[in-house]
Amino acid sequence: MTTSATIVKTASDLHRQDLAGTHKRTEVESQAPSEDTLRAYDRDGYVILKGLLSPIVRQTAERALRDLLGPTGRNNFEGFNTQRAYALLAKTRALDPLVAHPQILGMLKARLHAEPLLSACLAINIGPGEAPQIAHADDGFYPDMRPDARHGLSVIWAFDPFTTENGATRAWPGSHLWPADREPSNSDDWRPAVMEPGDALVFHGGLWHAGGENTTTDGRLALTAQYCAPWLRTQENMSLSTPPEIVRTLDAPLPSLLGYQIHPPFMGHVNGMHPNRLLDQS
Ligand SMILES: O=C(O)CCC(=O)C(=O)O
Repeated sequence: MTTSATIVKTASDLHRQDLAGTHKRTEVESQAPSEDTLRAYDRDGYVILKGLLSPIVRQTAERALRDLLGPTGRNNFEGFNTQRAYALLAKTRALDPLVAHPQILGMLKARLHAEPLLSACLAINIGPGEAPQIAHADDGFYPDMRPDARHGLSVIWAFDPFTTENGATRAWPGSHLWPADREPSNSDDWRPAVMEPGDALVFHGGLWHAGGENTTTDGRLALTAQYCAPWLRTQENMSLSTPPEIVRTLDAPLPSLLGYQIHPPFMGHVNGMHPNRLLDQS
């Protein structure tokens, strides 16, 4: 029997080829963003995509999130009056259509990477009395905050109307272009991401933002899905929090988003092989 060996001729070939035992690929539907959407994202560092979900998808996702909400936060970043829930893709299938929404995949392809990783996926219910969250950039977890770095892209899905009063996410327009050592001042030059349920705030990982103050008597429920380039470490350890028995049941691109992918030439291999081989085993 003859086997065909892969020959790598140059170092740059290494960055183009998957050398870890390739695996069949499934084409995934994504929807390219409009020029206006990309212009707003590039200028402000964020854009609100409106009405992306059908009522049934939105209501099913909302029900699942409300059932899964955990206790209030352990620190002021999580929020002492804010409930969160993590490891969501191990717990429900109701969020799959949001995490892999064709318009979000289109934004990822256009502005981050065609095969990103899901870095975090959590519910955030900002409760009455919550103080404003400390401003931060999601890429701030990585040491390199160059404005042109493509580390991450985050999405916040609204399940309640987002208002200035109930804790709409605060965004500092253009802050994704700030130099690495600049932080928001106290002058409050933020804008609230006012949204309706089913809208999605899509933002650059370098954008300074924060959960808002909730001065109302009701919660403000959101799902946030944060994506990173495939060569970076994810915030949630997705391949440990979502067991292979579950990943095996998921449609593309969810396994890839959860780490079942190779970034050329070898990143992410398991025993020298493409991680999807694990899913092939019964
Ligand atoms: O809930 C929000 O509006 C933003 C929360 C946030 O940015 C975070 O917790 O990292």
